[in-house]
Amino acid sequence: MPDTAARWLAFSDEVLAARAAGTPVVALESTIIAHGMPWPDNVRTAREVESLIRAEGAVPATIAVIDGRIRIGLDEAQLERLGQARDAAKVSRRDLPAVLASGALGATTVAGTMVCAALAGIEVFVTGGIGGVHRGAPTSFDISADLQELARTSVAVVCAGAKSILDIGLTLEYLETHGVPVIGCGQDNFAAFYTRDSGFRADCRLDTAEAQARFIRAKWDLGLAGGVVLSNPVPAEAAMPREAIDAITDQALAEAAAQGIVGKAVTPYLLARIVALTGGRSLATNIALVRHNAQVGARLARALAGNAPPSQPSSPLGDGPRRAG
Ligand code: PSU
Ligand code: MN
Repeated sequence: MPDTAARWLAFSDEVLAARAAGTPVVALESTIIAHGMPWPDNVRTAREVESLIRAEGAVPATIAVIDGRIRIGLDEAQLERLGQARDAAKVSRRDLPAVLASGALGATTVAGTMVCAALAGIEVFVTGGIGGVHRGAPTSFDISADLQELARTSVAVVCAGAKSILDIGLTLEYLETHGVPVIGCGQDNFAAFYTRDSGFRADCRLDTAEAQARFIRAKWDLGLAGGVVLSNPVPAEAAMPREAIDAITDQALAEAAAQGIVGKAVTPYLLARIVALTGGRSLATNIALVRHNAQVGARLARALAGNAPPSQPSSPLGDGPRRAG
């Protein structure tokens, strides 16, 4: 990673203290705050998720682009600003330089957050759902940059699978092609965000944080760069009935097509329509699954910190002391 990155990053006091103490840090994305949930549920959920990570003995680092810096960890005012903003840019890999250079407010996607987490030396990132291969991609070419980022950037991403607004089968094919392992947590099949079972198998199943950490270390110790997807299904009591979410997904997709929504606007449009069409029911599911992911991610970060290789390449910013293996 380039030494020149340091001047574009700014760490919160909490994250700086964690780095100095060797406490594991868990990255969180901000598109889910700015584009994935309505205010004020978004800010409340973001705070709760951060608290859950602290309760598990790790430190949260919500990532966003604010005033010309990549922020690794947000304070209360920054979180509120992002949650209330109506004009926050959606920042994927492609968008990072523009938003940084202009000083605009930016919410990072899974891809954008992975880039920033890797620059900051953070190994675990918790989100809701990853982007993927859109239905109709064979003609639209609409494949989320999240998948390319997973192919190249070494961050473990804890999610509740992928929404069925996507072609989940093609998404898994794409990940396989690019050498990205998909781990099922607590079940054999890949999760489908609002529902527990996508109908497709994950590559393997690893239920404990220790087993997941061993797997991830084996990959990275070998120099096999790239991410790992941990598919953690929504808790059963919070899952939505499949027929209900399928009907709403079809309606949202049809509306997006009728309105000619294309490019980076597609996913935010679909997310907002699903929240509106389910009358908030999907929001409760979304909040429950992110909270669950936060616990799994924090435990994984702790297990990885206890399973670090003897000599780890240090981050360009100079890491604090790492926990011994
Ligand atoms: N899928 C979800 N929730 C989300 C997103 C996707 O279930 O919040 C957001 C994430 O930030 C993800 C981005 O990285 O949308 C993907 O957008 P696109 O499809 O334009 O790559
Ligand atoms: Mn797209």
